[in-house]
Order: sequence, then structure tokens, then C-alpha cells
Amino acid sequence: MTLTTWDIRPETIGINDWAPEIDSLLEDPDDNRVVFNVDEADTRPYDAIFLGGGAAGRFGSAYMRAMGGRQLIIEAWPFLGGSCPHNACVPHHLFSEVAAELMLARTFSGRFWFPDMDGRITSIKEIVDLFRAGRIAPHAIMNFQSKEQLDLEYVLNARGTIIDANTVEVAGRRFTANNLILGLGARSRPLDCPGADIHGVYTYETLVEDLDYEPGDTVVVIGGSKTAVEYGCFFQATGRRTIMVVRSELLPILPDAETRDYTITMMKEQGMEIWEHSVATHLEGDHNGKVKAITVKTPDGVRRIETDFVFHGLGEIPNSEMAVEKLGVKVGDEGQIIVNPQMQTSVPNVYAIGDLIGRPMEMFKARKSGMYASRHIMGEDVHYAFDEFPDFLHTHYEVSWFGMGEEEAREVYGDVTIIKMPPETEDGWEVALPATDRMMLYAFADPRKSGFQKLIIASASRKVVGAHHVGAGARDAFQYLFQMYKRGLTIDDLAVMDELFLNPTHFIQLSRLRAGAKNLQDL
Ligand code: NAP
Ligand code: KPC
Repeated sequence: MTLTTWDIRPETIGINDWAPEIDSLLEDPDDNRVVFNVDEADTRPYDAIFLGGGAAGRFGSAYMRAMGGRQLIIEAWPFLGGSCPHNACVPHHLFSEVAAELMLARTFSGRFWFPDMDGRITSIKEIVDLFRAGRIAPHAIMNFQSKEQLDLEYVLNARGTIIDANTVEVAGRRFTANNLILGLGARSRPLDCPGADIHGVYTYETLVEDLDYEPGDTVVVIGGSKTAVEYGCFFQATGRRTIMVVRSELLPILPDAETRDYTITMMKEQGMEIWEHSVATHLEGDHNGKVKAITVKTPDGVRRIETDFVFHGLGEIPNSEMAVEKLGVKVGDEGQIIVNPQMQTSVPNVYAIGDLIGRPMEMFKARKSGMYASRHIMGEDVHYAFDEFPDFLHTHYEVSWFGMGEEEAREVYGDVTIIKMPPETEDGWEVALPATDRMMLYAFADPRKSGFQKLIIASASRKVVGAHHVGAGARDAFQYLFQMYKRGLTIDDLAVMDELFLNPTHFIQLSRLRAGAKNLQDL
């Protein structure tokens, strides 16, 4: 196919102008323009070519440019920002918000102002279509912001090929740079099971591209970590029977046993069916080639479920193949490119960032790894270790955490103080605490569902060593609390902070109730 060039360098393209262009480049198979935003008048060499313009490449580029460096992004999609706004985090957040709204509506079905939801199935396709129609807006913002506000150079809508550690070819042109920064992302791990490729079997990537029918009343989700749980809770909240087929155990990622227990108990009380230690053995298609049933080997025997909709979230495979083949970079067990704390690979002048360097495949790590690679190239002495970080996932709730769970903290510190809500009673979960915004209706009308939270303090040092929250609205606090924790946050520091009542974590006022004592007690 002949490629055509669209040189946008001399133009100013507003956000609203970008939207139809990106739409055309994405949807029209005959629109094969390669978007060039290259400053041909600048004779300086590039400090770096970023191969991949996702969150990692875009933030690395912005930082390099802000430091006075020269960069070029080469990106296969016709927009910057990568999978996050296209098929990953942004749709996941939309679907998780729908799950939370529907959980409220179903819990209070027929009460107050809520309609009767009994037996009512809401549309999955409508929400998927809503996302698909709306995702062009963030794409347009990223292209606009990157060019007009951040002054970045980029080539879009064409795949770059690595020639060597300083050279990338794209759309018939070769660009050279002092350094190459790889930000090629990751892709869904395929389901290795007969029938896995039939119509009606989706990943988070294919769901938003290909869903062309309204799923029936039974959904099967394969996988037991963040992706599977987040999408599973959305599907279940729409009123469908939802079965999670989990190879080992559900959500081992949650480090605190009591928090995990609350999270999973609430999923079950919402109606999720969780089949642990179970493996899908084959999928059957109907005469139109669409999935009609799945067979699962469970600890209780082989079970066959009739369904026209299967989703799997089995983790991510880093897109490291080209870099291995062309440059010989070292990779780890999961195909992730191995980097040092400066984001350098095993090949001189080649850096790697984002999901390509493995877990955690989170936005903060993508963006920060890009930034640290740029800072190093621009001569700063930097060190980025992403071995500890605040974390979150969605069920029908938001779950946020950092640090240790209670069990590990007891092993490491011996004497720990636990501050939690609901308080320890015979069945604390029935208590109308925590009470906080977006949980107030639950607190008053269905207290068991009002959330769970726990702060773990090493009693001798009085330092916070772990924090866990299930509910709504606490995620923002956790990203700041984590920074304080890294600097040695104590119960006494919390006790003098200013709570904006009713704050979702309640950690400040609860700490203040106990901090006066020399010998700390649980609460
Ligand atoms: P993941 O954390 O790698 O977990 C993969 C899940 O799939 C596990 O439950 C695993 O089971 C199961 N699995 C893997 N291969 C399987 C197979 N062949 N058959 C059956 N089950 C299999 O994957 P993820 O949840 O998709 O997350 C991927 C990355 O994206 C992570 O780094 C995550 O942090 C990030 N992410 C973040 C969010 C967020 O909200 N913060 C959301 C989505 C994804 P075992 O436990 O038995 O191995
Ligand atoms: C709108 C939004 O922040 C989601 S898309 C983020 C892409 S990027 O800013 O490049 O990380």
C-alpha cells in the first residue's frame, strides 16, 4: 500500500480538528497518511528517539524537551498516549464506574429513588460503544498537547523498525539519534485452549474493538488478577450470571488477608461465582462459529457452561521481540527487557521504559521510567527503583493499598498495632463504619457494604508499615500517603494532620485517638 505523508509541522491543529482526523486514520482503511511533525529546520542531533508514544514515551519526551533536549517519538497508532486511553486504563475506569453505580442501584433496588432492578439486565454493548465513540477525545488532546503545548516532535500512524542502536526507519525514512528509548508496550497473553479464537471470546483489547452483539445472560471470565476481576465485576453488575474461572487463587496480589477476605466476600455477596483451582479445557462454537459453551475442569469435576460471551485477562507479554532480534537486548523470564535503575538495557545507548520492562504495568511506572531515562540521558545522576509502590484495583469497589499486610508485618516487626474500621466486634462487618462519601447510603441502609480499612503500625518505632482500603474515594489519598510512608510516616505525624471530615480513610482521626499513649493499642 502506498503511504502518503501529512506534514503537520507548519499547521496549528486544535483539539476539535484532531478528532475527525484521528477517527479517519483509525477507521478508514484507505486513509494511510503518515503524520510527520518533524522540525526539519533544527540541525541538532536528536538526544533520543522514543520508539513508542504511549505514556512512557510521551512523558519521557516531555521531560527531555523541558530540559532542553531534542526528541522524536515514532508511534504506530495515529495518536499519542498508547493503550491507556485506547483500550486499557480509560475503558477499565469507565466500566468500573458503571459497576459501582450499578452496585448501588441493585443494592437499593426499589428503595428511595432507585428503580426496581430485579431481573433487569443492563447493556454491556451500550457502554462499550459509549467508550469507543468517546475515546477519540483523549487521543485528540494528547496530539494537541504534545505538539502545540509541549513542543514535541513525532511521527504517527507508521511502525518504526529498529536498524541499530542509533537508527530507526519509519515510512521509508531513517532517523538517527544519540540514544534509542524503547517503549513498545505489551499485549494480552493469549488463551491456550481449543476454541480460544472463536467469535465471542474477548480480551480487554478486542472487547472495545470487536464487540458486535449484546452478550446473553451468562458470562465466563478466565483469570484471577486485576484485569479479570475488574471486567468480571462490570459484567456481573449488569445483572448477568458471572463465573470467574481462576487457575490458582483469586487476587493473591492483595497483601493483607482480612482486606482480601472482605474484598472477595463482597464480590461473592454481589453474586460473583468464583471457581478457584479451575482451568478452561475447551470452548465450543455454534453453527455460526460463535461461542456457545465452555468446559471447565474444577476441583469438583468437569463442568460445562452455556454462554455466548467469554472474557480472559491472563496478563501481559512485553513486545520485546524486535529489540531482541535487532539489538540482542537481554530479557527476563516474562519477556521483559532488563534495565538498570537508569533504564539502560544491556546494549549501550539503548534504554527501555514502560510495560516493556515488566511489572508493575502501571501508569506511574510508565511515565516515571520515561522521565528517568530522559534525565539520565540529559546528564543527571538518577536512580529509579520501582520495587515498592502504592497499588489499587477495582472490584465493585476501589481497593487501594501499600506496604505490608498484617501477617507479614507481625513476622517482621513482632509487635504491631492495628487501627481499622469497622472495629473488631463479633461481626464487625455489620457495623455502619467506615462512613464516608459515596458509602453513606450503604452505611445507613446496608452497613455491611460500607467498606473496610486497616492501618498497620510497627509499635516500637510507631511507624506506619502498611495501609489498606476497600470502598471509594481513597485512592488519591494513598498516592500522597505513600510518599509520607516512604519518608517514615508515624502515628504521631498522622495525629497532627488535618482531616477533611468525613475523609474516606479515617486514618487521621483514628490515629489521633490512640497516639497520646506511649504504649500503642489497637483500635
Ligand atoms: P497478571 O497480574 O499477570 O495476572 C494474570 C492472571 O491470569 C493470574 O490470575 C494468573 O493466574 C492468570 N493466568 C495467567 N496465565 C494463565 C493461563 N494460561 N490460564 C489460566 N490463568 C492464567 O495480569 P493482569 O491482571 O492482566 O495485569 C497485567 C498487568 O497490568 C499488571 O502489571 C497489572 O498491574 C496491570 N493492570 C493494572 C490495573 C489496575 O487497575 N491498577 C488493571 C489491569 C492491569 P496465576 O495466579 O495462577 O498465575
Ligand atoms: C486523559 C488521560 O490522562 C488518559 S490518557 C493518558 C495518556 S498519557 O498522558 O500519555 O499518559
